[in-house]
Amino acid sequence: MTINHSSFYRLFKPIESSSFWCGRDAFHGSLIGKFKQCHNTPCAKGSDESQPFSLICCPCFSTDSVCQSTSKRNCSTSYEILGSGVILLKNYISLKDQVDIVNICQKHGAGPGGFYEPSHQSGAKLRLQMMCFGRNWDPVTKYKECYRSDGSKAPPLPYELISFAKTSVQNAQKRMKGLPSMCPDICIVNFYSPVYGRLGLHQDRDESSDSLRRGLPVVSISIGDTAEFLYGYTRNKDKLDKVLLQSGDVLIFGGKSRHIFHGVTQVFPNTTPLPLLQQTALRPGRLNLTLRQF
Ligand code: MD6
Ligand code: FE
Repeated sequence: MTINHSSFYRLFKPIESSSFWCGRDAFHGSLIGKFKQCHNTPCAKGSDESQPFSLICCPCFSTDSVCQSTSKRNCSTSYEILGSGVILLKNYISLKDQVDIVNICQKHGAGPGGFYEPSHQSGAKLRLQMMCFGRNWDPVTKYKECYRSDGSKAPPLPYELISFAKTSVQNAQKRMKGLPSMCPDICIVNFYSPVYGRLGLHQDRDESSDSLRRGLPVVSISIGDTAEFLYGYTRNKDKLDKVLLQSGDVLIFGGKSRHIFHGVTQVFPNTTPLPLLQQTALRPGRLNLTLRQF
């Protein structure tokens, strides 16, 4: 099969092995009660800083008016190796697991240590909402400060997420050589509003020198709206590849590619799958979780 790495329109290998579905089942034994919290924040207009940020968009939520462009989406699970140590597991996360992940993030994201708008050293805000599980990370102090400026600590990393990430790596290892195993203790959660949300080109290199030297992989979960993701081995944007990350996709990179440059250039509005919207009332935008081992 020929894979054109510079194209969005990729040919993915189907996943035949039934054991692959472990990832999809990782949450099934752990039904987390539906957690819906309503705030008066109008979903389309972004966040109101006097209220905790809510992933759930209740008062004005109606799927009647939502124009979903994903109805013709291929629902089968497949994978593509994007580079040495980089694998994209397409449509890997079941709807139920996606719902559970949204609910976990909503439960903790609206409380102490929950979502906030981080800033760069310059004072400029990142164009996303962020929270961490397991250990705080922020763009200025990295992992050095246990407590945020409001005195909050990161909530513990839920075991469902640990188990999901470990299983995802094990399934990736069956399809690609050179990917070490990993037991995550940190998860950075980002939420991007459509159109405005983005994340500049960066490398993930703040974990321990041992973790980085061993190339322990990062497991990245995408839920909600589709994003354009840029990645490659240089800072030169013209030489980078692009891939679309859709709801339910898992991107893993480790081994020789642990230090690749990457960023989110766009989040496409109205691309969240309708069943996910119906079961979560997720506000418009994209939820991304990256799990790593410090
Ligand atoms: C995002 N992801 O997809 C941001 N980092 O919203 C990342 O920054 C990232 O996807 C390390 C490994 C995988 C990722
Ligand atoms: Fe990153």
